[in-house]
Amino acid sequence: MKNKRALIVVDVQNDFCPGGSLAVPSGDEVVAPLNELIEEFLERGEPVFKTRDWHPARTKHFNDFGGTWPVHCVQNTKGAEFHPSLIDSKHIRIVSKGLGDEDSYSGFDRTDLALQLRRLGVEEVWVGGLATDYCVKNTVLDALKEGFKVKAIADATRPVEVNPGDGARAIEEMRTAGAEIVNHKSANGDPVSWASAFDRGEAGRW
Ligand code: VGL
Ligand code: ZN
Repeated sequence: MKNKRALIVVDVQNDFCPGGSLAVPSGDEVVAPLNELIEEFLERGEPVFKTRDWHPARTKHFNDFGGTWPVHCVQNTKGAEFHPSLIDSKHIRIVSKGLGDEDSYSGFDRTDLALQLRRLGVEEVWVGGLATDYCVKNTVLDALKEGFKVKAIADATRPVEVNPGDGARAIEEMRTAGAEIVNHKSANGDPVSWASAFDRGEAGRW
């Protein structure tokens, strides 16, 4: 049997895309490959999660209050909304992070993401989104620490690159920690066969 998979779409929000307050260069280019994956996972009945940076207006994460970053992804603002072209569905589960004063880059940090994945019986997570060198990297590293197999979807992520080369270093760090670096097309694996659908008790639906 194949591993039970989930897709984790990290922080594809307006503020991280061109025109946003903490724009990742070409950040919007992750939308098309991620939409292909979202469709594929939903069609197969595999869980899809979106994380979102969801900051209060005042947090030590922002440089105005002693932190590193310009104001971004403030709760209930346009900048915190998901990119308008990113597929929406009632089946997608949203995980909010960054609610406090800490620099919470990982989708697992102070959230119930690991608990939700375990409850669903997920063994393998596919991770893409923004930004490669912050939230994607930290989400991938935490997923590995939590015991999940991890595929980092290199062509469905883009780096902020505060320092040149951060993106490539992040990919290397994820690989060294045990993540498999893949292309979004790698997910288009075997079509769901009648036999495996039968195994899941779904064959009677046809
Ligand atoms: C992120 C910087 C600050 C990210 C979040 O989503 O990668 N980066 N907050
Ligand atoms: Zn943030």
